[in-house]
Amino acid sequence: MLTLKTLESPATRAAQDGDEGDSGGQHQIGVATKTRAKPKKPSQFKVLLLNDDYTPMEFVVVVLKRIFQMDMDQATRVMLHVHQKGVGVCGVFTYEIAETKVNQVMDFAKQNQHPLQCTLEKA
Ligand code: TYC
Repeated sequence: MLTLKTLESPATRAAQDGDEGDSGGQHQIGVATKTRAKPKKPSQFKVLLLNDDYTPMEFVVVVLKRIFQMDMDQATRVMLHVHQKGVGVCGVFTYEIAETKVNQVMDFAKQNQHPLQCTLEKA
């Protein structure tokens, strides 16, 4: 949908300094702005975990339980998937939450001196 957003010109402001006012709007300049008819659903982002040769399997399971609220079974399945395939999805979130999870994984891995990598990708 296209709507007109009105802005006042200097001439309009000068006219309004007097008594006339501008309720008719003849002195307004139309500026075309695009407005969405319906608010869009927020985009979704996958949080991906990458395999490496050094991070212990047990540590990856702890990460998946702690940061992605997985139970032992699910965390073990995802960890083994990443170990075998090279990459796996930990979850799908809005951008802000996905970014926060990536940072939490990277910070936790760094604190424990593991090279574990985590990234996000548009779903
Ligand atoms: N490949 C690692 C190992 O053999 C385990 C591992 C799994 C590391 C998943 C990272 O995202 C990962 N110790």
